[in-house]
Amino acid sequence: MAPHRARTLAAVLIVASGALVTGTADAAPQPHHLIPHPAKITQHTGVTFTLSPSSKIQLTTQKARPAAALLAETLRPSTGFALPITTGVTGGGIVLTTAADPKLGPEGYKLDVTPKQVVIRANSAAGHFNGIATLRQLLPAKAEAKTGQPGPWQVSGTSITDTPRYRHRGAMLDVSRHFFTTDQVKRYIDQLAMYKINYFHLHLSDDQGWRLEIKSWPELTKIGGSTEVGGRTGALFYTQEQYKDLVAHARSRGITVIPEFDMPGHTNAAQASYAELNCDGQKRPLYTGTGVGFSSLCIDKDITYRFVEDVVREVSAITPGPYLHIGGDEAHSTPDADYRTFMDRVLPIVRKHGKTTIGWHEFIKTTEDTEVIPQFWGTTSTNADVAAAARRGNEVLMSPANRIYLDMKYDKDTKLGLNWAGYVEVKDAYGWNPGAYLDGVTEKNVRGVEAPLWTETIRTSADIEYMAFPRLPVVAELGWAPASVHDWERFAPRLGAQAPRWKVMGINYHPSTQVPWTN
Ligand code: NGO
Repeated sequence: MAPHRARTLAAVLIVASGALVTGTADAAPQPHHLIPHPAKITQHTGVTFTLSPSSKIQLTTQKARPAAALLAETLRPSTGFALPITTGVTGGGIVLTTAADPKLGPEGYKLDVTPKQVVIRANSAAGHFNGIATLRQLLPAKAEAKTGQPGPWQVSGTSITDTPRYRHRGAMLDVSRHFFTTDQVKRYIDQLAMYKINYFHLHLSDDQGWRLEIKSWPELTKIGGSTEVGGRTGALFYTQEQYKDLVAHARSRGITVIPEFDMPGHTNAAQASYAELNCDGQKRPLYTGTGVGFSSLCIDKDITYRFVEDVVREVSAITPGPYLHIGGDEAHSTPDADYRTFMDRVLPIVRKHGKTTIGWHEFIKTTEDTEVIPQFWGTTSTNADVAAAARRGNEVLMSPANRIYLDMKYDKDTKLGLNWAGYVEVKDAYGWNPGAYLDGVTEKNVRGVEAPLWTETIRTSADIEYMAFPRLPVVAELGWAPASVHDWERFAPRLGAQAPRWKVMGINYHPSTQVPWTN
């Protein structure tokens, strides 16, 4: 009975791992299930690499060390193998080395599977991270397990040369409407890394909460970080040490953090913390609802700009990435002239502290600076201010709410989420072209895509995952894969084949009926 059971289990695991595990050496390669789809991939009949207890992760460049560490961290628990990281190539295993090909650019990589080795070649740490993300998906799904699993750990013969369509593939998490612990945020960051997302935008302040310690303005977190939507209370913020740890964690996954402090609207938490930030000198009450557009910093007071500069200075000092997001959306309580005055003073402050400004697209009407980056979050295919900026040479980040807002409900039965931008089923999230979506914003104007997840209705990691999976991998596909492979009929089975991986990882995904899921 026992051996029979074991055989049944092995068979089930092979099926569960998708089509990439070939049973015999001469089996024809199955279609690959990589997301995002690589720029160029060839599969080789009859070639299989098998990871063994003596396999090593071998480096010829220290640039590959962070990616090697992530690979070892992923594979050691599931395989039970030691997988030492060594310098120099002395035999079989996984080899991370340099690439002679300058066309790979800052993020590209090559991956070649031979019976003895998997070789990843890249010119940068980012390239190695991207190669590792691919290798993880070429291995059986159970390689992602946190506990020991039975092998074999096979990778079928494949040669890949890969570079991204866009250099910015982002995800945003709103930790203001509901606060998420560093462990919850790290869990999401780890999920982003599987799909070659390279920027993580943290929405750190809003009407309902101020979530990062600012040493020169301690009441921001003491008062402004004491509650959230729904009224839960506690120390609902990150100390600067915790934030640094989050940034380092993201970096260890090849991801750059972009912090956002939303202003001049969406500022009630700050106005509840300090009376002097209000024109009438009166503190505002804390807010635990989900309305928008009612708050504004006081545009005419000098202290407003001392406050902004202190925040920008402190956060810039602990943020190694080059970007700072200043929000700027829905400033319905700030008259247009005041909004312009505010931005005229704030944009130079960000520059003075060495960062490049990203903002929700409204702010772009106030400046002709071509270095700043508008993030389009509208639902229309025209926006005159964003088109004018693109004409001047600004790069645009695309987050159309009716396509890739992860907080939109899939359909009328989705329990979580909002629907102000409509329902966004998986096919809607996939069915648009970032390089030809907004009039006047062409492929060359697009910096990339970002999937925001606002959290008015989102409280737990399971909630985050339900909204992000499967739409986050969809956004990753749009941001990385060449436009030429865009095709729903071919994409849907690839997406469906991710499910065994998510099951192994305990990811709570939405089982959309549009997707042919692999069991
Ligand atoms: C809008 C609004 C946010 C909401 C979100 C909900 C932007 C940029 N501002 O997006 O405050 O949380 O919708 O979907």
